[in-house]
Amino acid sequence: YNWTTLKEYKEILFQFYNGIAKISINRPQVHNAFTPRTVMEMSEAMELARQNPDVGAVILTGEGGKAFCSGGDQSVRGHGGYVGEDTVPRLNVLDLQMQIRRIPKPVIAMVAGWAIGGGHVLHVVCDLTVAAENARFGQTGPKVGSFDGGFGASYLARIVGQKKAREIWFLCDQYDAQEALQMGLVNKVVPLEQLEEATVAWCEKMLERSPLALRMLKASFNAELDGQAGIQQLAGDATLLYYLSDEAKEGKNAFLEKRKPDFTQYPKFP
Ligand code: 2NE
Repeated sequence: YNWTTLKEYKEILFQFYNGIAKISINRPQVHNAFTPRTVMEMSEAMELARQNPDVGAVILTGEGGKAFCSGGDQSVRGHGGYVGEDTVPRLNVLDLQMQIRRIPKPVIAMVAGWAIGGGHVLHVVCDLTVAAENARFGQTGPKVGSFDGGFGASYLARIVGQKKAREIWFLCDQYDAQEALQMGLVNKVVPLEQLEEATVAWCEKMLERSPLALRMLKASFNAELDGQAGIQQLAGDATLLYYLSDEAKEGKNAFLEKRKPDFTQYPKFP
């Protein structure tokens, strides 16, 4: 594919092809473990993908074919978080997880090799996951002195069920691509050499679908788990749709024209 660079970064690649933005962690020497900087770069790229009207779908992945992401870089883990160049400890990947759920476009995880720890949670929060046959999944928290009790626990449990989610976290075992498929943790498994082709094909299929319908569906799926924040997102989309109507425009026009609004012509649906 003829990916073009949207913006240069130090620890990620941010590319575009045919309506698809691809955000790729580029630290293969540590199985794409993330530092605060990696996450800040991903976060900015995700926001740029959200704001870019040419982007209809986002691929999240890791470079090198051996790892999607191995979680927080343990070599920069300090007192209270992962320590960046500014010496401040952060857990900013949690904000990135929120961004992935909030962006009103499908985000698809393209997983080759390890998706482990905080890297596993990143694929969990994506809308869809396409895995290569060499993909390996798991949590390591209780082994390395960490845990993610947010989406990493609750959303995982919604996906694979409570018993399996507890097994994944309590035992810290690793699961291959077929096991992940069986437990509904991934959508599709393909040979490694077909991974990008299969992922791009799914993006292209979604790009043929109604973007507003996809947006409303994503917000609706989120709302079930996200409570008040989920309803806020769905309600915001309802406002967006309402703003498109003549009825809503009559309210605004009346205000600007300093007259009483006339809503009598608009239907009171049963
Ligand atoms: C992923 C896994 C199982 C792979 O094992 P293997 O044997 O295939 O590779 P190896 O030799 O362990 O890794 C290759 C190189 O990558 C580094 C390793 O240290 C090694 O470096 P060298 O010895 O060649 O110099 N590497 C791998 N993962 C790293 C990491 N996360 N940070 C820094 N360096 C890393 C195996 O590598 C593994 O278990 N990795 C650790 C996975 C892990 O525990 N991640 C953190 C979980 S906690 C988290 O992510 C988190 C959270 O729980 C809550 C909030 C935010 C983050």
